[in-house]
Amino acid sequence: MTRTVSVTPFKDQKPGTSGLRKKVPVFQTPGYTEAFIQSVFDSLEHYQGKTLVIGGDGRFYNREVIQTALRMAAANGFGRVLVGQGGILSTPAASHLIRKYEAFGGLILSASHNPGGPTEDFGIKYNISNGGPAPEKITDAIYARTQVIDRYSIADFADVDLDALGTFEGGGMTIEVVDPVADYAALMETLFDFDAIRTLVAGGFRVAFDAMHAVTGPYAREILVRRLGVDPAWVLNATPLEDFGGHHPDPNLVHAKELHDLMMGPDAPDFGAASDGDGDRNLIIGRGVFVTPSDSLAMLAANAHLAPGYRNGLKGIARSMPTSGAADRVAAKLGVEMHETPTGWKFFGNLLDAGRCTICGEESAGTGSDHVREKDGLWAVLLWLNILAVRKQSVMEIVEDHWAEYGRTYYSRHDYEAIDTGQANALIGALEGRLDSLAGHRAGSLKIAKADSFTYHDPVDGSVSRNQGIRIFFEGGSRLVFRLSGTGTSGATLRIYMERHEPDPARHGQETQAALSPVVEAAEALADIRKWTGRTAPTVIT
Ligand code: VG1
Ligand code: CO
Repeated sequence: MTRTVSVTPFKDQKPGTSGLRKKVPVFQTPGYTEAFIQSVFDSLEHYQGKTLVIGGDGRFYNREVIQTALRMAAANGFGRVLVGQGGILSTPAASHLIRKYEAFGGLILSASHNPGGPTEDFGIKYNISNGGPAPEKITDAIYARTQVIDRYSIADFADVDLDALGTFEGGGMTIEVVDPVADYAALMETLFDFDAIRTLVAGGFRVAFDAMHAVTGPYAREILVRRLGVDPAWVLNATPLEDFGGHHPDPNLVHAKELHDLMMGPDAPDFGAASDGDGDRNLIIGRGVFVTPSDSLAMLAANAHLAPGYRNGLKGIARSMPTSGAADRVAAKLGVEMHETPTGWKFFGNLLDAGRCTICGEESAGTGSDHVREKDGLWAVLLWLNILAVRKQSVMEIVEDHWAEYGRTYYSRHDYEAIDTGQANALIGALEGRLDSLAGHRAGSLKIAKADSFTYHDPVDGSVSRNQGIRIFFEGGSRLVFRLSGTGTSGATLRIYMERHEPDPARHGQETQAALSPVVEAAEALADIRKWTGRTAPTVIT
């Protein structure tokens, strides 16, 4: 039996970079989750009888929302749902399932790197048939629908046993509970030389992986431990927990500090990595060397041809605007297209579909390729291991060789989290108002060459996305970017991205923050960060 239930429209702000993210109690408000899912379905056409993929990162409230989504998918006329066993699917694995089984789309339940638990974060995102996040045209339609929605449809059937693999029927719809790891692991075997990595590991190369009590635990156990021989004792925090053990599953230098300290210590393994809540991010640390995500993108692109899946070279490289220019230098050398997109993986989808890039990355620890349409944490780990196995060098040697060839791009991001939304908007507004008059002026010790607000023209479908961040270019090549986060759930988060390119190998040994201090000073001089945020220092420095 199918029921139609009345709901009230949302009064929320527009959802940000990755779908709807709110505190769990908001999703628990009667009708709220249902109204959002119905708004998604109402924004789609011609899905009757087709397949939907559903899975999440296992955080608190995942199972409840999956049961609701199953009943609503049945009531709205989907023919089949593929759902990960235990309600689990990493974001890249969900993307792969959508593609492999030619599904109409998917619902991914995650708030990614945000904390989980009864009073923490939850999220819902819709992905389209190419496996990637819905483009702005669809997310705008979903948002518009949430503003007027007045009812949802739901079928009545008992909870599906998500822990049992198999095929079930509910409300006239087929429900298949599938192994969340198997298809993904098989895909990885097609891209990388598992034999070479196994030989590397068997030869004593020690790999540490921190799953942060999030979704990648089962993937790491199957791929790294069972298939590649990594010592299980070095797969840390491998059991997914609904509250991620009380931590932020965010693989950065603050939340993955233990791994960082281990890698900088005397008994460091050869290679350390971590992934986030939903498995799409990666942190790469060699013994004694942290690889910034922007550098990792450049280094992976420069060496990708060493892995079987990329033997024929790259069609192009894409990076989000705030990501450093390190990858641009690799693209120039390879003679391939380089694309600069707004923040958020959805902007890579068209380029990947059109065959205009093979590897993409974001400074926020996201790297991936055309194998799926999401960033992919374990993929980055495996590509690094494949490269290490072929080059037979340490991470440090690969990093230093890269800098010697291309120069080093010092890079850092300073985040001011949970600041007042009005003040954050005022800071950005004040900067925007002055953009046209900044060129030629000094900010601290640096001279401004150009300042603008980033607008993206999608070369594939011609769509235009404005106000994607403020860029300040300095004479001598340093760059500063200001933007507000679209994924936070408490107040606003101001992100300030800083970079400086240093061609001289004699100057490659500087400490990052020291090397960037002129850019940090310029940021304060330009934006009065202390005044607007009331803070004397960032909450997170990565
Ligand atoms: C952040 C990152 C962005 C990333 C997004 C989703 O967005 O900066 O690069 O694509 O999170 O990542 P924002 O708007 O807060 O800066 V994930 O791992 O949360 O899906
Ligand atoms: Co994520």
